[in-house]
Amino acid sequence: MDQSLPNDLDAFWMPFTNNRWFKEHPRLLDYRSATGHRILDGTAGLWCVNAGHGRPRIVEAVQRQVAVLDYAPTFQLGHPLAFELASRLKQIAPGDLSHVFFTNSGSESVDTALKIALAYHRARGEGTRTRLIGRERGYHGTGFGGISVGGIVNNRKTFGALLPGVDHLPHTHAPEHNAFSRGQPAWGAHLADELERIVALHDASTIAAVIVEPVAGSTGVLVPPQGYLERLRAITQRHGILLIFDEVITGYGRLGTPFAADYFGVLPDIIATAKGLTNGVIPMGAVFAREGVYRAIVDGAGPGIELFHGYTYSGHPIAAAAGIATLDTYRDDGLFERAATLAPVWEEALHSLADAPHVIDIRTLGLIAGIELAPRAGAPTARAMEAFHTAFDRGLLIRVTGDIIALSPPLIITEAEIDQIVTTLRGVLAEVA
Ligand code: PXG
Repeated sequence: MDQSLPNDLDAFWMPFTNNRWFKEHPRLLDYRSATGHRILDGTAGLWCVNAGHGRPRIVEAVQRQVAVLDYAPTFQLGHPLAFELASRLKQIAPGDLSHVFFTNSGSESVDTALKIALAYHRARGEGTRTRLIGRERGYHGTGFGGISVGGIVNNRKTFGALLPGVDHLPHTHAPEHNAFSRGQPAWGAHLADELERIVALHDASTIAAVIVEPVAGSTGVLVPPQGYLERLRAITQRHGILLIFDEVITGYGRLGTPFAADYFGVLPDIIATAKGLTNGVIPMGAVFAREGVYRAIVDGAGPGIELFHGYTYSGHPIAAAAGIATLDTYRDDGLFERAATLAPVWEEALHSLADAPHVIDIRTLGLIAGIELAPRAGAPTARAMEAFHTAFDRGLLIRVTGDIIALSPPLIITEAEIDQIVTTLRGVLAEVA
């Protein structure tokens, strides 16, 4: 360990990290790498800093709010900012997804969405609808609900029996059909029909909801095939099953629209969000429910509390202040529109890496890219991890998952910086063995 570092690195048990390796090779961020050079954030932190770092309006809103009202409960009591943020979110929400439940993270938003789905059916007298359908390779955070409907084996295998009554759709990763697609791949809409098989197996009367990421992020950027989400919507609707979009990554402009639901023109019943809601500055999540979902639960309840669910920090005033300032920043700087304008530039630039060493697929949509590398023989993931470290040392922050590089820059990225990402990556890919 570097003796000049003031901290005992062992005390912080780091999440999703090789702690043993890291503590031998620490890389600490304070906007500059440990070696003192500047870092271009190619991933908006962990897909959350959509407006870029250090935005004065958000910083000032947080500073102001912490001095005015540092905490206020929202159980049986309120404070204005939580209502103001919810109203602002309602204005940008697609369709009638006009009721907002606040959480503190994507994992909590997923849990909340799943519980709302169960409560909805029960309130309507269909309490037998308890099954939840996720998808292979799905990532829905790390709560027990999220890992149960999620489909990433390493996130599941250690943790016992998980939730009962969960089934999974097949994933849509099919490079043999779709490699180097630009935008939505042509092949694969029929994979949504697997839901009919699952319905035939369990009967619709036992199924509460289907949850998918419209664009799967953590598993390595899987763009939905053309027509796939539309088919999931049609099948869920036909069988009275709720459709939940997990937009923790795709929400707040990542595709050049407020939500992926807008981009794809597919209206789910519930949307789970977090991350870009507050630009990552203060933890917060928000779950959007359609009018009919909210009404069924709230109007269908007996006297008293309608939904026995919530968090100490639901609608936290400082997070709400950060959220409002973030939405102001997105609006006044036209950042969603900017992402839409840049998307074709991004696509063109990223696909120019098709002939770089080790590259076996490139997938892009909005301001997201996945670059899949051939695994090193006998050492899967090692090549991408080396690319991650090499890129960092060259001043570029990327994410890697398996042997896939994932990119999701802040929406303020410039064309020159897109060039810088591509040029740096070309050099990195030439260097890694
Ligand atoms: N749903 C989705 C779709 C996510 O991407 C979560 C839920 C959980 O959010 P919280 O706030 O509980 O972490 C996520 C989180 C990566 C990466 O590099 C992605 C996430 C988190 C950390 C890393 O792909 N997504």
